[in-house]
Amino acid sequence: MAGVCPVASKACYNGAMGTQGVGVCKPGVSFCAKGVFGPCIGEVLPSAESCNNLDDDCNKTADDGLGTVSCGTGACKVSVPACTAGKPTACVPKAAGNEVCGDQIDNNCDGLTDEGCGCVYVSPTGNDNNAGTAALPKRTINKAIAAAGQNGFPNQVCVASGAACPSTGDYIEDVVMKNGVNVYGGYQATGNNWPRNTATCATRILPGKPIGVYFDKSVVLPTVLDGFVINGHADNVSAAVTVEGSTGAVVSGNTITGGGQTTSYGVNVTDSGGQKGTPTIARNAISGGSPTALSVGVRSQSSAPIIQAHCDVIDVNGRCTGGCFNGKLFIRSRIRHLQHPLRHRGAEPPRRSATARERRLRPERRARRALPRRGGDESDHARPDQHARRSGGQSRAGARLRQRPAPAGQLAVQEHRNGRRRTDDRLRERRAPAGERVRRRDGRVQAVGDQPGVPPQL
Ligand SMILES: [Ca+2]
Ligand SMILES: [Ca+2]
Ligand SMILES: [Ca+2]
Ligand SMILES: [Ca+2]
Repeated sequence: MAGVCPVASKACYNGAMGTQGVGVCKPGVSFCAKGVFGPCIGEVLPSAESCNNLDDDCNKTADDGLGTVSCGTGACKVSVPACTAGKPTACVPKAAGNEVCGDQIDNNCDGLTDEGCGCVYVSPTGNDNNAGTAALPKRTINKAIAAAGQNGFPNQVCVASGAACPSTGDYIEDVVMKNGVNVYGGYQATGNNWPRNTATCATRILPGKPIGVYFDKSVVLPTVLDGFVINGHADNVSAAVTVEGSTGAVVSGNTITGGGQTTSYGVNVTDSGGQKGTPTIARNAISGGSPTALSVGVRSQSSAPIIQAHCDVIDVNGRCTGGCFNGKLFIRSRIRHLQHPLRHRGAEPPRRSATARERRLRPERRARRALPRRGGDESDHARPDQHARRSGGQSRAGARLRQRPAPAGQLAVQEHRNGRRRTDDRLRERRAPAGERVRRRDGRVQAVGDQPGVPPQL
Protein backbone atom coordinates (compact mmCIF):
# COMPACT_ATOMS: atom_id res chain seq x y z
CA MET A 1 0.00 0.00 0.00
CA ALA A 2 1.99 2.73 -1.37
CA GLY A 3 1.39 6.17 0.04
CA VAL A 4 2.88 9.54 0.28
CA CYS A 5 4.72 10.85 3.27
CA PRO A 6 3.86 14.36 4.24
CA VAL A 7 7.53 15.05 4.90
CA ALA A 8 10.62 13.33 3.77
CA SER A 9 11.77 12.71 7.31
CA LYS A 10 10.75 13.32 10.90
CA ALA A 11 12.15 13.20 14.38
CA CYS A 12 11.44 10.10 16.31
CA TYR A 13 11.94 8.82 19.85
CA ASN A 14 10.83 5.57 21.39
CA GLY A 15 11.93 6.13 24.99
CA ALA A 16 9.70 6.65 28.00
CA MET A 17 7.78 9.84 28.34
CA GLY A 18 9.84 12.55 29.89
CA THR A 19 13.19 11.12 29.07
CA GLN A 20 13.71 12.64 25.66
CA GLY A 21 16.30 15.34 25.78
CA VAL A 22 17.27 14.47 29.36
CA GLY A 23 20.75 13.19 30.08
CA VAL A 24 22.07 11.32 27.15
CA CYS A 25 18.62 10.59 25.71
CA LYS A 26 17.84 12.22 22.39
CA PRO A 27 15.56 11.61 19.40
CA GLY A 28 16.54 10.13 16.10
CA VAL A 29 15.35 10.58 12.53
CA SER A 30 12.96 8.44 10.53
CA PHE A 31 13.07 8.75 6.75
CA CYS A 32 10.19 8.19 4.39
CA ALA A 33 10.69 5.40 1.90
CA LYS A 34 7.99 4.39 -0.48
CA GLY A 35 5.43 6.35 1.47
CA VAL A 36 6.36 4.78 4.84
CA PHE A 37 8.57 6.17 7.63
CA GLY A 38 11.40 3.86 8.28
CA PRO A 39 13.15 2.96 11.52
CA CYS A 40 14.18 5.64 13.98
CA ILE A 41 17.81 6.17 13.33
CA GLY A 42 20.20 7.76 15.81
CA GLU A 43 17.91 7.96 18.80
CA VAL A 44 19.48 7.46 22.21
CA LEU A 45 17.22 5.70 24.65
CA PRO A 46 17.56 5.41 28.46
CA SER A 47 19.96 2.69 29.53
CA ALA A 48 21.26 1.31 32.80
CA GLU A 49 23.31 3.79 34.71
CA SER A 50 27.00 3.24 34.53
CA CYS A 51 29.92 5.06 36.06
CA ASN A 52 30.76 7.49 33.27
CA ASN A 53 29.76 10.88 34.56
CA LEU A 54 26.67 10.76 32.31
CA ASP A 55 22.98 10.44 33.06
CA ASP A 56 22.54 7.16 31.24
CA ASP A 57 19.03 6.43 32.44
CA CYS A 58 17.95 10.00 31.76
CA ASN A 59 16.47 10.82 35.13
CA LYS A 60 18.32 14.09 35.34
CA THR A 61 21.08 12.74 37.59
CA ALA A 62 24.37 11.41 36.34
CA ASP A 63 25.80 8.21 37.82
CA ASP A 64 23.04 7.82 40.34
CA GLY A 65 21.93 4.58 41.93
CA LEU A 66 25.27 2.92 41.55
CA GLY A 67 25.41 2.03 45.26
CA THR A 68 28.46 1.59 47.41
CA VAL A 69 31.41 -0.72 47.55
CA SER A 70 33.00 -2.04 50.76
CA CYS A 71 36.40 -3.34 51.69
CA GLY A 72 38.27 -4.42 54.85
CA THR A 73 37.02 -6.38 57.85
CA GLY A 74 36.27 -5.66 61.45
CA ALA A 75 37.17 -2.20 62.56
CA CYS A 76 38.99 -1.69 59.26
CA LYS A 77 35.86 -2.04 57.13
CA VAL A 78 35.12 0.91 54.83
CA SER A 79 32.12 1.61 52.51
CA VAL A 80 32.36 4.27 49.78
CA PRO A 81 30.10 5.37 46.83
CA ALA A 82 30.85 3.07 43.97
CA CYS A 83 31.38 5.95 41.52
CA THR A 84 33.08 9.26 41.99
CA ALA A 85 33.38 11.84 39.17
CA GLY A 86 32.72 9.25 36.57
CA LYS A 87 35.22 6.74 37.85
CA PRO A 88 34.97 3.81 40.25
CA THR A 89 35.96 4.93 43.73
CA ALA A 90 39.08 3.37 45.17
CA CYS A 91 38.23 1.54 48.43
CA VAL A 92 41.00 1.66 51.02
CA PRO A 93 40.43 -0.17 54.36
CA LYS A 94 41.18 1.64 57.58
CA ALA A 95 44.44 0.85 59.28
CA ALA A 96 44.32 -2.02 61.76
CA GLY A 97 44.74 -1.21 65.43
CA ASN A 98 45.68 -3.41 68.36
CA GLU A 99 43.03 -5.74 69.64
CA VAL A 100 41.14 -4.15 72.51
CA CYS A 101 39.54 -6.62 74.86
CA GLY A 102 35.87 -6.62 75.77
CA ASP A 103 34.57 -4.18 73.16
CA GLN A 104 33.04 -6.79 70.82
CA ILE A 105 35.04 -5.29 67.97
CA ASP A 106 37.71 -6.89 65.82
CA ASN A 107 40.13 -4.06 66.36
CA ASN A 108 43.07 -5.60 64.56
CA CYS A 109 40.96 -6.70 61.60
CA ASP A 110 41.95 -10.36 61.57
CA GLY A 111 38.39 -11.60 61.50
CA LEU A 112 38.35 -12.53 65.19
CA THR A 113 36.68 -10.44 67.84
CA ASP A 114 38.35 -9.92 71.22
CA GLU A 115 40.80 -12.71 70.62
CA GLY A 116 43.80 -13.25 72.93
CA CYS A 117 41.93 -11.76 75.86
CA GLY A 118 41.61 -14.85 78.04
CA CYS A 119 44.44 -13.71 80.31
CA VAL A 120 46.68 -10.78 80.87
CA TYR A 121 49.63 -12.35 79.08
CA VAL A 122 53.27 -11.92 80.06
CA SER A 123 56.30 -12.90 78.01
CA PRO A 124 60.07 -12.43 78.25
CA THR A 125 59.85 -10.52 74.98
CA GLY A 126 56.80 -8.48 76.00
CA ASN A 127 56.50 -4.80 76.86
CA ASP A 128 54.75 -3.23 79.80
CA ASN A 129 53.29 -0.60 77.47
CA ASN A 130 51.37 -3.34 75.72
CA ALA A 131 47.78 -4.04 76.67
CA GLY A 132 48.59 -7.59 77.68
CA THR A 133 46.81 -9.56 74.96
CA ALA A 134 48.32 -12.76 73.61
CA ALA A 135 49.63 -10.86 70.59
CA LEU A 136 50.96 -7.97 72.67
CA PRO A 137 51.95 -9.32 76.07
CA LYS A 138 53.41 -7.45 78.97
CA ARG A 139 56.95 -7.92 80.25
CA THR A 140 56.51 -8.01 84.01
CA ILE A 141 54.19 -10.03 86.18
CA ASN A 142 53.46 -7.05 88.43
CA LYS A 143 52.23 -4.89 85.54
CA ALA A 144 50.06 -7.76 84.35
CA ILE A 145 48.59 -8.14 87.82
CA ALA A 146 47.75 -4.43 87.77
CA ALA A 147 46.02 -4.80 84.39
CA ALA A 148 43.96 -7.85 85.35
CA GLY A 149 40.25 -7.33 85.81
CA GLN A 150 40.26 -4.13 83.77
CA ASN A 151 39.66 -3.19 80.12
CA GLY A 152 38.00 -6.47 79.34
CA PHE A 153 40.67 -8.67 80.92
CA PRO A 154 39.79 -11.36 83.44
CA ASN A 155 41.42 -11.61 86.87
CA GLN A 156 44.03 -13.93 85.49
CA VAL A 157 47.66 -13.59 84.48
CA CYS A 158 49.38 -16.14 82.21
CA VAL A 159 53.17 -16.11 82.09
CA ALA A 160 55.25 -17.65 79.30
CA SER A 161 58.82 -18.93 79.25
CA GLY A 162 59.21 -18.15 75.55
CA ALA A 163 57.70 -18.57 72.12
CA ALA A 164 58.74 -22.22 72.11
CA CYS A 165 59.28 -24.85 74.77
CA PRO A 166 61.43 -26.29 76.29
CA SER A 167 62.62 -22.90 77.41
CA THR A 168 63.23 -20.90 80.55
CA GLY A 169 61.92 -17.39 81.07
CA ASP A 170 63.25 -15.35 83.98
CA TYR A 171 61.20 -12.73 85.80
CA ILE A 172 63.52 -10.77 88.03
CA GLU A 173 60.99 -8.88 90.08
CA ASP A 174 59.38 -8.69 93.47
CA VAL A 175 55.95 -10.03 92.67
CA VAL A 176 53.20 -8.68 94.90
CA MET A 177 50.02 -10.67 94.66
CA LYS A 178 46.68 -8.86 94.39
CA ASN A 179 43.45 -9.96 95.95
CA GLY A 180 41.62 -12.31 93.58
CA VAL A 181 44.11 -12.13 90.70
CA ASN A 182 45.38 -15.60 89.81
CA VAL A 183 48.87 -15.88 88.37
CA TYR A 184 49.85 -18.93 86.33
CA GLY A 185 53.24 -19.83 84.91
CA GLY A 186 54.34 -22.41 82.38
CA TYR A 187 52.86 -20.97 79.19
CA GLN A 188 54.18 -20.94 75.65
CA ALA A 189 53.70 -17.59 73.91
CA THR A 190 52.03 -18.91 70.77
CA GLY A 191 48.69 -18.07 69.19
CA ASN A 192 45.67 -16.42 70.72
CA ASN A 193 45.24 -18.97 73.48
CA TRP A 194 48.70 -19.78 74.72
CA PRO A 195 49.20 -23.46 75.45
CA ARG A 196 50.43 -24.41 78.91
CA ASN A 197 53.03 -27.02 79.72
CA THR A 198 54.64 -26.53 83.09
CA ALA A 199 56.95 -29.49 82.46
CA THR A 200 58.76 -27.85 79.57
CA CYS A 201 57.95 -24.14 79.88
CA ALA A 202 59.96 -23.07 82.93
CA THR A 203 58.88 -19.68 84.21
CA ARG A 204 61.22 -18.54 86.96
CA ILE A 205 60.56 -15.78 89.46
CA LEU A 206 63.77 -14.40 90.92
CA PRO A 207 62.93 -11.88 93.65
CA GLY A 208 65.38 -9.16 94.53
CA LYS A 209 64.22 -8.80 98.11
CA PRO A 210 64.24 -11.19 101.08
CA ILE A 211 60.45 -11.20 101.23
CA GLY A 212 60.10 -13.03 97.89
CA VAL A 213 56.70 -13.36 96.25
CA TYR A 214 54.40 -11.59 98.67
CA PHE A 215 50.78 -12.15 99.73
CA ASP A 216 49.67 -9.56 102.25
CA LYS A 217 46.59 -9.46 104.45
CA SER A 218 44.52 -7.78 101.72
CA VAL A 219 44.54 -11.08 99.83
CA VAL A 220 41.36 -12.67 101.20
CA LEU A 221 39.78 -14.13 98.05
CA PRO A 222 41.24 -17.32 96.59
CA THR A 223 44.36 -16.02 94.85
CA VAL A 224 46.48 -18.57 93.03
CA LEU A 225 50.21 -18.64 92.37
CA ASP A 226 50.80 -21.76 90.28
CA GLY A 227 53.32 -23.26 87.91
CA PHE A 228 56.47 -21.29 88.72
CA VAL A 229 60.02 -21.94 89.74
CA ILE A 230 60.69 -19.47 92.57
CA ASN A 231 64.18 -18.98 93.93
CA GLY A 232 64.55 -16.82 97.01
CA HIS A 233 66.98 -13.93 97.06
CA ALA A 234 70.38 -14.42 98.70
CA ASP A 235 69.97 -12.37 101.85
CA ASN A 236 70.94 -13.11 105.40
CA VAL A 237 67.36 -14.07 106.22
CA SER A 238 65.23 -14.76 103.19
CA ALA A 239 62.04 -16.45 102.03
CA ALA A 240 61.12 -17.37 98.47
CA VAL A 241 57.42 -16.81 99.23
CA THR A 242 55.96 -14.80 102.11
CA VAL A 243 52.34 -15.04 103.21
CA GLU A 244 51.65 -12.36 105.81
CA GLY A 245 48.17 -12.51 107.27
CA SER A 246 46.62 -13.56 103.95
CA THR A 247 43.63 -15.86 104.19
CA GLY A 248 43.18 -16.38 100.46
CA ALA A 249 46.65 -17.30 99.21
CA VAL A 250 46.86 -20.51 97.18
CA VAL A 251 50.43 -21.62 96.48
CA SER A 252 50.29 -24.66 94.23
CA GLY A 253 52.28 -26.53 91.64
CA ASN A 254 55.49 -24.55 92.15
CA THR A 255 59.13 -25.45 92.69
CA ILE A 256 60.18 -23.19 95.56
CA THR A 257 63.69 -22.89 96.96
CA GLY A 258 64.77 -20.55 99.72
CA GLY A 259 67.83 -18.40 99.11
CA GLY A 260 68.73 -17.27 102.62
CA GLN A 261 72.37 -17.36 103.61
CA THR A 262 71.96 -17.71 107.38
CA THR A 263 68.26 -18.43 107.76
CA SER A 264 66.23 -19.55 104.81
CA TYR A 265 62.55 -20.35 104.25
CA GLY A 266 60.82 -21.80 101.25
CA VAL A 267 57.42 -20.44 102.24
CA ASN A 268 57.22 -18.18 105.29
CA VAL A 269 53.70 -17.89 106.70
CA THR A 270 53.23 -15.26 109.36
CA ASP A 271 50.40 -13.42 110.98
CA SER A 272 49.73 -9.76 110.42
CA GLY A 273 48.78 -7.94 113.59
CA GLY A 274 47.18 -11.10 114.93
CA GLN A 275 45.52 -12.02 111.64
CA LYS A 276 46.65 -15.57 110.93
CA GLY A 277 47.99 -16.48 107.55
CA THR A 278 45.88 -19.38 106.28
CA PRO A 279 47.20 -20.14 102.82
CA THR A 280 46.55 -23.37 100.97
CA ILE A 281 49.89 -24.89 99.97
CA ALA A 282 49.48 -27.81 97.59
CA ARG A 283 51.43 -29.94 95.12
CA ASN A 284 54.71 -28.05 95.34
CA ALA A 285 58.35 -29.03 95.57
CA ILE A 286 59.61 -26.86 98.43
CA SER A 287 63.15 -26.67 99.80
CA GLY A 288 64.14 -24.34 102.58
CA GLY A 289 67.53 -23.74 101.00
CA SER A 290 71.13 -24.22 102.08
CA PRO A 291 71.87 -21.57 104.71
CA THR A 292 74.42 -21.84 107.49
CA ALA A 293 71.94 -21.85 110.37
CA LEU A 294 68.24 -22.49 110.01
CA SER A 295 66.49 -23.92 107.01
CA VAL A 296 62.72 -24.48 106.87
CA GLY A 297 60.58 -25.69 103.99
CA VAL A 298 57.30 -24.19 105.20
CA ARG A 299 57.41 -22.07 108.31
CA SER A 300 54.33 -21.00 110.21
CA GLN A 301 54.31 -18.24 112.76
CA SER A 302 51.02 -17.69 114.59
CA SER A 303 49.34 -18.98 111.48
CA ALA A 304 47.57 -22.03 110.09
CA PRO A 305 48.58 -23.02 106.58
CA ILE A 306 46.66 -25.84 104.93
CA ILE A 307 49.22 -28.16 103.40
CA GLN A 308 48.09 -30.71 100.85
CA ALA A 309 49.45 -33.26 98.41
CA HIS A 310 53.21 -33.00 98.70
CA CYS A 311 53.81 -36.66 98.08
CA ASP A 312 54.34 -38.72 94.94
CA VAL A 313 53.27 -42.08 96.35
CA ILE A 314 50.92 -42.71 99.29
CA ASP A 315 50.70 -46.26 100.70
CA VAL A 316 47.55 -48.04 101.84
CA ASN A 317 47.99 -46.59 105.31
CA GLY A 318 48.03 -43.09 103.93
CA ARG A 319 51.73 -42.62 104.48
CA CYS A 320 53.95 -40.94 101.99
CA THR A 321 56.39 -43.51 100.67
CA GLY A 322 57.60 -41.87 97.51
CA GLY A 323 59.13 -38.57 96.67
CA CYS A 324 60.84 -36.27 99.13
CA PHE A 325 64.34 -36.61 97.72
CA ASN A 326 63.82 -38.00 94.29
CA GLY A 327 60.22 -37.24 93.53
CA LYS A 328 58.48 -34.21 92.15
CA LEU A 329 56.46 -33.27 95.21
CA PHE A 330 57.94 -32.61 98.62
CA ILE A 331 58.53 -30.17 101.41
CA ARG A 332 61.96 -30.37 102.93
CA SER A 333 64.18 -28.13 104.92
CA ARG A 334 67.42 -28.44 103.00
CA ILE A 335 68.56 -28.81 99.48
CA ARG A 336 69.93 -32.31 99.72
CA HIS A 337 72.88 -32.05 97.37
CA LEU A 338 73.99 -28.65 98.63
CA GLN A 339 74.97 -29.33 102.20
CA HIS A 340 77.15 -27.03 104.16
CA PRO A 341 80.71 -27.05 102.80
CA LEU A 342 82.15 -28.17 106.14
CA ARG A 343 80.07 -31.30 105.91
CA HIS A 344 80.81 -32.03 102.32
CA ARG A 345 82.89 -35.11 101.91
CA GLY A 346 85.07 -34.63 98.90
CA ALA A 347 87.36 -37.08 97.18
CA GLU A 348 89.24 -39.22 99.63
CA PRO A 349 93.02 -38.59 99.74
CA PRO A 350 95.22 -41.47 98.62
CA ARG A 351 95.67 -44.04 101.33
CA ARG A 352 99.08 -44.59 102.85
CA SER A 353 100.34 -47.13 105.30
CA ALA A 354 99.96 -46.15 108.92
CA THR A 355 102.91 -44.98 110.92
CA ALA A 356 103.90 -46.80 114.06
CA ARG A 357 102.40 -44.02 116.19
CA GLU A 358 99.11 -44.21 114.33
CA ARG A 359 99.00 -47.97 114.80
CA ARG A 360 99.48 -47.39 118.50
CA LEU A 361 96.61 -44.91 118.55
CA ARG A 362 94.18 -47.07 116.61
CA PRO A 363 92.36 -48.72 119.50
CA GLU A 364 91.63 -45.29 120.96
CA ARG A 365 90.26 -44.05 117.65
CA ARG A 366 88.04 -47.07 117.34
CA ALA A 367 86.65 -46.32 120.77
CA ARG A 368 85.96 -42.75 119.72
CA ARG A 369 84.11 -43.89 116.66
CA ALA A 370 81.96 -46.11 118.79
CA LEU A 371 80.60 -43.00 120.52
CA PRO A 372 77.14 -42.10 119.24
CA ARG A 373 77.02 -39.63 116.41
CA ARG A 374 74.22 -37.38 115.55
CA GLY A 375 73.76 -38.75 112.09
CA GLY A 376 71.21 -38.66 109.34
CA ASP A 377 70.27 -36.15 106.80
CA GLU A 378 68.59 -32.99 107.95
CA SER A 379 66.41 -32.92 104.93
CA ASP A 380 63.30 -34.10 106.68
CA HIS A 381 59.88 -32.85 105.89
CA ALA A 382 59.29 -29.71 107.86
CA ARG A 383 56.23 -29.73 110.00
CA PRO A 384 54.34 -26.46 109.81
CA ASP A 385 53.56 -25.06 113.21
CA GLN A 386 56.66 -26.85 114.43
CA HIS A 387 58.57 -23.66 114.79
CA ALA A 388 56.51 -21.60 117.18
CA ARG A 389 57.99 -18.19 117.56
CA ARG A 390 59.59 -17.01 120.73
CA SER A 391 59.76 -13.39 121.69
CA GLY A 392 62.55 -11.78 119.76
CA GLY A 393 61.54 -13.43 116.55
CA GLN A 394 63.72 -16.53 116.78
CA SER A 395 62.06 -19.85 116.28
CA ARG A 396 62.38 -22.47 118.97
CA ALA A 397 63.72 -24.91 116.47
CA GLY A 398 66.73 -22.71 115.97
CA ALA A 399 67.31 -22.27 119.69
CA ARG A 400 67.04 -25.98 120.33
CA LEU A 401 69.53 -26.79 117.64
CA ARG A 402 72.14 -24.61 119.24
CA GLN A 403 71.97 -26.72 122.38
CA ARG A 404 72.78 -29.93 120.58
CA PRO A 405 76.31 -31.30 120.45
CA ALA A 406 78.27 -30.19 117.45
CA PRO A 407 77.72 -32.42 114.46
CA ALA A 408 80.43 -34.29 112.70
CA GLY A 409 82.71 -31.98 110.81
CA GLN A 410 82.31 -29.00 113.08
CA LEU A 411 85.45 -27.19 114.08
CA ALA A 412 86.84 -28.32 117.37
CA VAL A 413 87.54 -25.51 119.78
CA GLN A 414 89.79 -26.00 122.69
CA GLU A 415 90.13 -24.01 125.83
CA HIS A 416 93.56 -22.57 126.42
CA ARG A 417 95.43 -23.00 129.63
CA ASN A 418 95.16 -19.29 130.43
CA GLY A 419 91.38 -19.47 130.13
CA ARG A 420 91.12 -17.95 126.66
CA ARG A 421 89.44 -20.02 123.99
CA ARG A 422 91.37 -20.74 120.86
CA THR A 423 90.89 -22.75 117.79
CA ASP A 424 93.60 -25.28 117.37
CA ASP A 425 94.95 -25.28 113.85
CA ARG A 426 95.58 -28.96 113.95
CA LEU A 427 92.07 -29.56 115.14
CA ARG A 428 90.72 -27.28 112.46
CA GLU A 429 92.10 -29.55 109.83
CA ARG A 430 90.14 -32.56 110.85
CA ARG A 431 86.54 -33.31 111.50
CA ALA A 432 85.60 -33.76 115.12
CA PRO A 433 83.06 -36.54 115.50
CA ALA A 434 80.01 -35.63 117.48
CA GLY A 435 80.40 -36.26 121.14
CA GLU A 436 84.17 -36.33 120.93
CA ARG A 437 85.96 -35.33 124.05
CA VAL A 438 89.17 -33.40 124.04
CA ARG A 439 91.67 -33.66 126.81
CA ARG A 440 92.75 -30.20 127.83
CA ARG A 441 96.21 -29.30 128.95
CA ASP A 442 95.03 -29.06 132.54
CA GLY A 443 94.04 -32.70 132.31
CA ARG A 444 90.29 -32.17 132.30
CA VAL A 445 88.20 -33.64 129.54
CA GLN A 446 85.85 -31.41 127.65
CA ALA A 447 83.16 -32.17 125.05
CA VAL A 448 83.62 -30.20 121.88
CA GLY A 449 81.06 -28.62 119.72
CA ASP A 450 78.83 -26.99 122.29
CA GLN A 451 80.96 -23.98 123.10
CA PRO A 452 79.27 -20.63 122.86
CA GLY A 453 80.15 -18.71 119.77
CA VAL A 454 80.18 -21.72 117.50
CA PRO A 455 77.28 -21.43 115.07
CA PRO A 456 75.01 -24.43 115.02
CA GLN A 457 75.37 -26.53 111.89
CA LEU A 458 72.37 -28.15 110.41
CA1 LIG B 1 20.62 8.92 36.13
CA1 LIG C 1 26.30 7.32 34.21
CA1 LIG D 1 40.86 -9.41 66.11
CA1 LIG E 1 38.19 -6.05 70.43
